[in-house]
Amino acid sequence: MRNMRMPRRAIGVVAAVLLAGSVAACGNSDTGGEGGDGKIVLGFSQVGAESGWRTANTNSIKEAAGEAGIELKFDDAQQKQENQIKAIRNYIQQKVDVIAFSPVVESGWDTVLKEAKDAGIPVILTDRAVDSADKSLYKTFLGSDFVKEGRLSGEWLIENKKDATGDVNIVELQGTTGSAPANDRKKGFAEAIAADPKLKVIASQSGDFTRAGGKQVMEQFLKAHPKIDVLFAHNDDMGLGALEAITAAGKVPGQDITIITIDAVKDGMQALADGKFNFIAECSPLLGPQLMDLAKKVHAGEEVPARIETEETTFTQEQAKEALPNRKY
Ligand code: GZL
Repeated sequence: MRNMRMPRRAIGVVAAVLLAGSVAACGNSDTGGEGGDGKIVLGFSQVGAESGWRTANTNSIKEAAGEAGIELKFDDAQQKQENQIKAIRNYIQQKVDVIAFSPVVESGWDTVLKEAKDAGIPVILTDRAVDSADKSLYKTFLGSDFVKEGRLSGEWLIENKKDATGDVNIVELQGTTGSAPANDRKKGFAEAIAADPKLKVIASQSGDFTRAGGKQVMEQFLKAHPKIDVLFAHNDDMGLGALEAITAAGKVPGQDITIITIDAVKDGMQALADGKFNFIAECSPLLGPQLMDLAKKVHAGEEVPARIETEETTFTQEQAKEALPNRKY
């Protein structure tokens, strides 16, 4: 039987090869990617903390990352595009495995997205879209159909005001100027109410998706327009801010002024159940689990759909009373 013992020198070579292989498999710590413990590293740039919806969205993403075993690097851009671009560049420098972000506005992303593409880092858009013509700059979009949310709001108003006599004066609190939800909700709403010439938008201005913004702009609307019949707010938070202005002006929200909002966060649903709002189109912030699943897939080089839309519904006052106890956010 031939001596099967391996010469000492050969053992050294084999050990070195095995050791090198094990380091490569775990990912090289200075690459930033494949965290030292083999975890996928996801760099996320969040719009900010402007509304109840955003807070719920951030919570969903952070919780889902923990459950998925993904190392999350998180940045709050305070609603500034330059901060998001800075964060994305930092993630590229750190060589994360995947980048995801909710673009605060639609335009101005091509340069930094090309830098990520050139660095070989896949990008996922969540919540809001970009207007880049080059669809190869990101792998997929996960979020809502904002045009549909605006359209559903307008269709409810058409039905609710079909027996009204004379003009129905509408004021509109738009979301952040240049953002996909503001552009698309406005578009969908306008297309729907065009079916009834009585419905007229007499004023439309951005409240930046915040309660303070909604209150401030509604105060201006009330001073400038003696007859306001309807408020269409692009999110609950601006509607909640507007409630303060409406009440301060001696008017009864939900009765003197019909109020339609979008999101369906808990505070908005409470206002609807209390009769201060009249209708809400839901926009789900619970994107975390789907985002983590997509991050794993794109990291593994798997094909993913170009667009993944979330399931959503609408609520009347009665439906809000029923749904409130079970709302997650
Ligand atoms: C919509 C999201 C919007 C919410 C607002 O998906 O981008 O931003 O409607 C939030 O509440 O501020």
